[in-house]
Amino acid sequence: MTATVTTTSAQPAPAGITFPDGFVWGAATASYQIEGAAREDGRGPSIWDTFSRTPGKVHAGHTGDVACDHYHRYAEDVALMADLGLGAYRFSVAWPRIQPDGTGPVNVRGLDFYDRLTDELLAKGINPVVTLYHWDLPQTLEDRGGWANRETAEAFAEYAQIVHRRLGDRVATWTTLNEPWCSAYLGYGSGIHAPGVQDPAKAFQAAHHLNLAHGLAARALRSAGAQNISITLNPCQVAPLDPANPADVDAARLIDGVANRIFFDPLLLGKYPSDVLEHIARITDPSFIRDGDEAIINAPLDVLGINFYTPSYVRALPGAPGALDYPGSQGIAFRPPVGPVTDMNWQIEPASLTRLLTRIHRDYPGTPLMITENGAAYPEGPGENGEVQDLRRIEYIDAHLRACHDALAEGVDLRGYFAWSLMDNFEWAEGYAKRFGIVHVDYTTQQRVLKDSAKWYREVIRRNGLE
Ligand code: IFM
Repeated sequence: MTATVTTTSAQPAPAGITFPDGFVWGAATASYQIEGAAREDGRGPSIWDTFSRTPGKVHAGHTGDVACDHYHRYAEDVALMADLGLGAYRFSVAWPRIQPDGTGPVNVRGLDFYDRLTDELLAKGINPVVTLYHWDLPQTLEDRGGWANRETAEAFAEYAQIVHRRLGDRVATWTTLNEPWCSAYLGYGSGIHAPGVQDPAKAFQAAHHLNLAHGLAARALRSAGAQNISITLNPCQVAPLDPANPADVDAARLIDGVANRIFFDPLLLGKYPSDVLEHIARITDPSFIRDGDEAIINAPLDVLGINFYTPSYVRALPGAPGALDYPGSQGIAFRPPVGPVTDMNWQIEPASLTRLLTRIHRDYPGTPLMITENGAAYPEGPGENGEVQDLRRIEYIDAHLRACHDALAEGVDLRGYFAWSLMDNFEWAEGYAKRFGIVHVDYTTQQRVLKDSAKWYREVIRRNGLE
């Protein structure tokens, strides 16, 4: 899909803006997407190893076996981060490196890797922001039911403590889960992500057990002395196609419940919304939500991570099959993207980010927010002069930073921004076909080249704002 440039020369240049003092500037990655070394130093198999080897699941049969070889090149990558002036780096820990079977014996060599990475970051003045789970569930746990099994939540809390015991003296910020919506609904609803299950009941069980896993881990981390605890969600900024049509408004509310409030409400208000509980009960027996679970999930949060890429618009359409990754959404249709899109065919609409942030601030006040991912896939690689001219990515990030600034102006307590991604990497079911990096990776030579967006981002960080 060809993307369109988002601004035209006919428009006046936007005004310069400055972010608050102390605003965090970072970049993010995830273990399976960059590390490689899939069978090294005692790492066990994850659901993504299995899924990517299953014919037809991942573009061109790509796997994370080698990825960006970051496991061996982490020092070079940290040097790049330092060159960009990053204040923070968000990475995830691969659970199967730490506990190859998901529970039981600890693989010290796995912990050693994150120890080395953490020290390298700190030596360069970059704050490590650790995500404990970014989708690479140990395969053994999936064999026992994965996130549809309550025991996985209990195992996660144990694993969180193991990692904290080793890194807690140097890592300040602990994020439990990345985008539980994806783990639950893409993993067990539509099955386009590992483990590739299509079962709406399991999707809801997974969503609840992910919430519970967060709550159990947050409690355990807090009692072990962690002071900055977070979770990262990817809320769906959903709006009715026709706000004057009550059926469209109802459709948007249903999607908002299944995608957003099922996470936000127990996390921040200590209760599942009644309409969401009724919706789950129409699909499956909800007794997997036990008395006391909501109180566990409602563990105090110090910061809420928000990942944002694109908006959604929905309408009521009797007879529409619905979307498997929004279980029970029959009779609802998502509008195809309108206007400029990225290489993922994701609509570009920065104002939706402002709307999302102000909504979260209004409905769930009191928790500081952080953009833990935002960015765009575009295919540009090195030209004849070796430079990567990715103007569209610059325009995308520039426009979304302005949207963040608009939210700040409306009183949203936004503390920082992490670009997704530091470097091109394994984009899940899309394999290496989609490039989100501000640093280009040649997967044959493993050479890294700063794209123009990385050089531009360095200037944004230096001036703490936009021209
Ligand atoms: O690459 C992913 C990341 O792992 C999670 N958030 C969305 C990104 C782009 O699809």
